[in-house]
Amino acid sequence: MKMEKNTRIILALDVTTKDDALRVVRAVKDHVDAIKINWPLILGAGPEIITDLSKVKHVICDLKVADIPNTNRLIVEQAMARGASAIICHGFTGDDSVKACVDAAKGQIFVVTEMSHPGGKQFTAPLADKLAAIAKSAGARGIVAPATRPERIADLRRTIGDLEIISPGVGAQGGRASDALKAGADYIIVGRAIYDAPDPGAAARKFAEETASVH
Ligand code: OMP
Repeated sequence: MKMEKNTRIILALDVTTKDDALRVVRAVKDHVDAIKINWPLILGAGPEIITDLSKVKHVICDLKVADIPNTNRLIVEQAMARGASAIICHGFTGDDSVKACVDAAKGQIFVVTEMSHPGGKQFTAPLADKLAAIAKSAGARGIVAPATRPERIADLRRTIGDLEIISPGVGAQGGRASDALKAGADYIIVGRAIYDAPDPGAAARKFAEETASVH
């Protein structure tokens, strides 16, 4: 399923049961462009959840793939076969490992650069420009860059040109949707601030109003 560019919100669906996942998706589906799922949901609900959600939205499998090229290829092939539209991988494993992901996903790969949490400054920040350059040279679709440090989104944009930037850290981690978009992110990624809200639909709508105000 193609990713819309409407609200520019990607839901990080880090709940751990199928019932919770479907409840949140029902409430927010009109306000988000894609759903990102990670190990908590895949392990909690089983990999069939990738297929179930892929019938509703563009699904990004955030597997943070980080292995030798052959293992990366096998992981990405399994996720794509189940209905993933894109996969997130790490870049510190080197350009051959990233290239294996890109080939297996026919380009639909996002590479993690500087991570959004405080510890992301320790090892990922000093290497972020190189990681972004690997994404570009490997033919990835885009990078993951931190909404918690919007100035870094702008820096990384200079390295990658027109590749896509998806940006986590909005809400629970303290980043602001509008700051990330103004800095050059194409999409923001929001998890807890939506799925943990008393009314996830209303929370998603509020983020959508904020993103709509940024041009
Ligand atoms: P919330 O902090 O609950 O909004 O969730 C953020 C989501 O983005 C989680 O699924 C994280 O695993 C993911 N994420 C980060 O928070 N920081 C990063 O640097 C990278 C990711 C990611 O690759 O999506």
